[in-house]
Amino acid sequence: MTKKMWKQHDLKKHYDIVIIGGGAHGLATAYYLSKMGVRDVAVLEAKYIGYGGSGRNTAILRSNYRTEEGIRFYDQSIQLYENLSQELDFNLMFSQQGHFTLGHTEASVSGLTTRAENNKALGVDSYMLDPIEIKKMLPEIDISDHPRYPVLAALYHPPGGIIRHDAVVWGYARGAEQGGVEIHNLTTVGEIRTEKNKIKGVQTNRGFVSCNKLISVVAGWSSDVCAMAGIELPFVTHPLQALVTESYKPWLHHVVVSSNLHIYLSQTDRGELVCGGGIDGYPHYGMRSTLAFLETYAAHVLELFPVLHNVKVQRQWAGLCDMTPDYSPIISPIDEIEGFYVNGGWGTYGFKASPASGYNSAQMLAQGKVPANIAPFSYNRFRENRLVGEKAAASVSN
Ligand code: PYC
Repeated sequence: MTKKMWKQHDLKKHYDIVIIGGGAHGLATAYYLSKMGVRDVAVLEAKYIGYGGSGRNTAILRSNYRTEEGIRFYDQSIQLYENLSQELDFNLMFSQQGHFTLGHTEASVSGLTTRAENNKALGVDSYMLDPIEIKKMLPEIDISDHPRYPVLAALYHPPGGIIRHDAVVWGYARGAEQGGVEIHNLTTVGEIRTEKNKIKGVQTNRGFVSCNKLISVVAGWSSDVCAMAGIELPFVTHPLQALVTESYKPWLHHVVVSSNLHIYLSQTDRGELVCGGGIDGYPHYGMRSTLAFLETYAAHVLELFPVLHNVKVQRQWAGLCDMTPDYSPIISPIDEIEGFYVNGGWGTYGFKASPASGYNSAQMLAQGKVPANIAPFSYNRFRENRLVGEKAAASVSN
């Protein structure tokens, strides 16, 4: 009989730690907690694991950020990803094929050059390429002056690449389960209870569960969950759309992002092109695809790769992103409620953060101390005017 990677459990009345959200961040948090010997942990997922952003992203990994805080954090994530298949004994198909961010204006080339220098200063492999060098590595790209925005230069980041996002979710889930964590699908949290500014537990569709510590790790739904605890954080939720084409023989061997054209694409091992753009321009919670996105994406990608004019689109989808004003996440204990923690605000760049997010969140929960790599991401930065302005390093400068 096939062995299940995680089981169905009865929901206990009490856990030491409850994690709301069964995406890659929540499951990674559970996995690293179990590795630290913390076993009385439940992951509560309203739908099924990987239903949210973890199953809807375009699986791009990179650490070529702009700020020192961002570079250190995402570099830690890439380093954890590099050993993760082995550690979880699960093939995550991490292909470190290199990552281009194209610049089409003087301003964007200047921003990319700053990132290359900041990356180098912190030991992250990134450098600038001119159009001839770009063309050697991406033979199908149009570097002529015909496009509306000709390619002027690129930031090239060799350690960047793509991974099988579902496998990351399943690998962490299996690892967490093996470590004694309970994963509860179809378990909706409708209320967060506190007493004297201390966390008491959560009311779910399967009954009340008390806990000593509660963390919200729900990406686009962060505002809703925080509101249940009476906490308002500066999240705004926007959908991010993506699409996948039919399979073609391998021709694109690197991830390509254009910050000015607001597009990115990569080719999977199966030959499909996985494509995405910027967030929808106004906040909402809809997860529907639009023709406007498809038309804009097609118009922009054809400027760069005219060879794609006959490509057939197979599917479109959308996911929810909780954006913060400085485009950096919030991973933090909440001072107003003892035992309540928030991990959110991942915008369009959360999936690549899963290992570092989980690793540091686990330490924060288990040791009651905020690790140095996530200390800059406290929500107090918005009161104290210590923003971590990562705006120019969002994949397509959302
Ligand atoms: O930040 O690398 C990124 C990214 C890729 C797709 C969406 N965001």
